[in-house]
Amino acid sequence: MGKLMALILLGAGLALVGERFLTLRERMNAYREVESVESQNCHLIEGIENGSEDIDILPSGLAFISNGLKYPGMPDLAPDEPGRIFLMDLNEQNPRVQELNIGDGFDKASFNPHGMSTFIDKDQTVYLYVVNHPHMDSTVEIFKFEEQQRSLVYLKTIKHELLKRARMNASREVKSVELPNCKLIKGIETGAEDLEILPNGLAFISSGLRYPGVKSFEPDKPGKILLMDLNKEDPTVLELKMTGSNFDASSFNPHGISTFTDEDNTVYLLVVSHPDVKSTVELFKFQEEEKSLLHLKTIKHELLPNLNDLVAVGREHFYATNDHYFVDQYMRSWELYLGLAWSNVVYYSPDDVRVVASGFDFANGISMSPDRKYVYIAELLAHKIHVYEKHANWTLTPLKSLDCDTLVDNISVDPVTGDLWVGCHPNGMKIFSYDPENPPGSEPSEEHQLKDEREFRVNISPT
Ligand SMILES: [Ca+2]
Ligand SMILES: [Ca+2]
Repeated sequence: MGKLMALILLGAGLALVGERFLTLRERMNAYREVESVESQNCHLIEGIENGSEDIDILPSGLAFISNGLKYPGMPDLAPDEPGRIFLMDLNEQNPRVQELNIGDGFDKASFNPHGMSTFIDKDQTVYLYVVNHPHMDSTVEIFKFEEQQRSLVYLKTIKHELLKRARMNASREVKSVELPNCKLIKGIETGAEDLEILPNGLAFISSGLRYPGVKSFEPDKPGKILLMDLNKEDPTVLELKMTGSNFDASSFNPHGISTFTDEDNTVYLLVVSHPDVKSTVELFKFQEEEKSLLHLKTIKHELLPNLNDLVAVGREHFYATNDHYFVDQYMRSWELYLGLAWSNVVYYSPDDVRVVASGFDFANGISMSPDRKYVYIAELLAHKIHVYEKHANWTLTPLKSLDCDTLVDNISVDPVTGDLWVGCHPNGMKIFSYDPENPPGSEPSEEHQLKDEREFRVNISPT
């Protein structure tokens, strides 16, 4: 009952905000500034400066308020303080908030309250159900409300697989497994974001991404492109020199990458970069002899505001994923938090740019089948790989989707078998809340079969 009510209340609240965003998107199509309006019946209530997340009002006029939610990507006004439950008597002339004492047996230090609901028993006992996220987990806490003492008696914690934070896969723990063929490659300690392997066995690796909300290991240094020769017994990495008079290497912040090989065997590397938190595609010519990248061009477009990955279909032609709709950091947080699923895929060429697929909950990796007929799109927070058919006019039509129990990121395709190798995050909360004591896990390969007229295997591999 409590759970249902909490879900209904939370759902209604989110639907309201979502509807507002939709209206906003349609009318303004931009970030709206709210004008100041005098609301005579609005008072600032002291004591809830750290934000109130949910409210539940009893028929008697007593209101419970949850306060101090910490959620990845959301601004947190008091990061070091645990959350609290306040009581407010709406019958008073000038209602004030009063923090409710929580009784023994409950870990108050990790209290991170979210949605709430009350249930009144036949004997008029009031129970308060609170969605809680201690240590990024998800639980429902049940308290008995003691009106006289202005306190909550802790009764029970409810945990269940079905109540886990599904989009983030937050409850997923990865078991340690020995992988004898895995070696640590020196020189990519700052992280490898994306990988592209040429038919001759040379691999490009983008390294050093700085992305809002995600831990950066060298926040003050620009990113780089590394080269690795997979034909070697003990492959090492080499940093590619970047040349070109119009290229600013100091703000290079590489994300997804893709290559295109011309008829004359010239290899072009296309790199999503985020100089100053913006999105660009940097076009390079690979000079194998010199072990360098010659910068040719920077591509920017209003339909490419939040790039994540791309797959090249020509020297300056590509499909790219935008992982968010909004550009503003605050609105991006809300977009992620509410799961609006407004991210999209854009086709780009010098004279034709358009959205070709949309409605993704964080579109991430993108790649193509070896016969170039199908486009694969990883939808990170829906845990899905989508297969689209590509047409001669570059439009895409959805064919099917594959469910994966993990957050799917970059996709590589085996050029011979057509198998997909997907970099994954088993537990998404660990990407956004990095803890060196409990680092994000990697997981050994799993295989999914997707059977029909076009069969390929998806290999879920560690990021
Ligand atoms: Ca890529
Ligand atoms: Ca990615």
